Amino acid sequence: MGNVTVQAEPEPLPIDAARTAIVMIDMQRDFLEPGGFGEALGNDVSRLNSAVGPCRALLETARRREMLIIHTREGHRPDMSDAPRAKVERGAPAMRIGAPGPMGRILIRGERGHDIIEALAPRKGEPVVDKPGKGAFYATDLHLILQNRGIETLIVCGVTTEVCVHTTVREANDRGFRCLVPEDCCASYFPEFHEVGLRMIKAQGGIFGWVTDSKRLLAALNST
Ligand code: TIU
Repeated sequence: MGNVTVQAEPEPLPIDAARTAIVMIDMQRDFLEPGGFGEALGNDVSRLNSAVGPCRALLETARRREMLIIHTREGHRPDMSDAPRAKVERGAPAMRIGAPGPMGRILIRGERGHDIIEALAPRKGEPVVDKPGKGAFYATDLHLILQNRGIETLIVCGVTTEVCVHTTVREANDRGFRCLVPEDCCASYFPEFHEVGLRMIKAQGGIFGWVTDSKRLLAALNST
């Protein structure tokens, strides 16, 4: 297997680009822009902006190589029938999932805040997976889409590193996918969680996967 080798930790990872998918996790206004869910939780949302440029560069290369690109969005049905009370009933009622914010109802499908930021907008033909949880496999058809395309390796990007990216990497690892995480294509509201989250993935011989950066990843993807 493998037509390119990506320099990574804990060791270089050979990948077959035709069997590798980019999974862009939750690059939504609700997490990256003021007035959404991220800010409602008390976070400084500007901390996530560093990932946008590297993700954009990776998408450009992946599109040129005709790799499978999947986008996810965390959010709920307008009637919130898929939102567990334990997830909703936290914090001030005016700041909860479903409450009206400047970008529409917080984390609700169809609202402006729920959609992906313009710089990373999905293109025609790129599946968008709406997920009610943190992990992209939970209660979605992501696994089916990946199986139908013969995907064996995932390049997981997005926000936030220790929450939805990590949960998705763990879910993917248990389902037999190799996961490669480019560290500058992810971000967290907490720099220390970002750092330690990445260390957790690559520790113990790559217990959950491999960690690289967009420079090494693009060098490999552009090498053939
Ligand atoms: N709060 C936080 O760090 N993240 C989330 O709630 N969702 C995602 O990570 N997408």
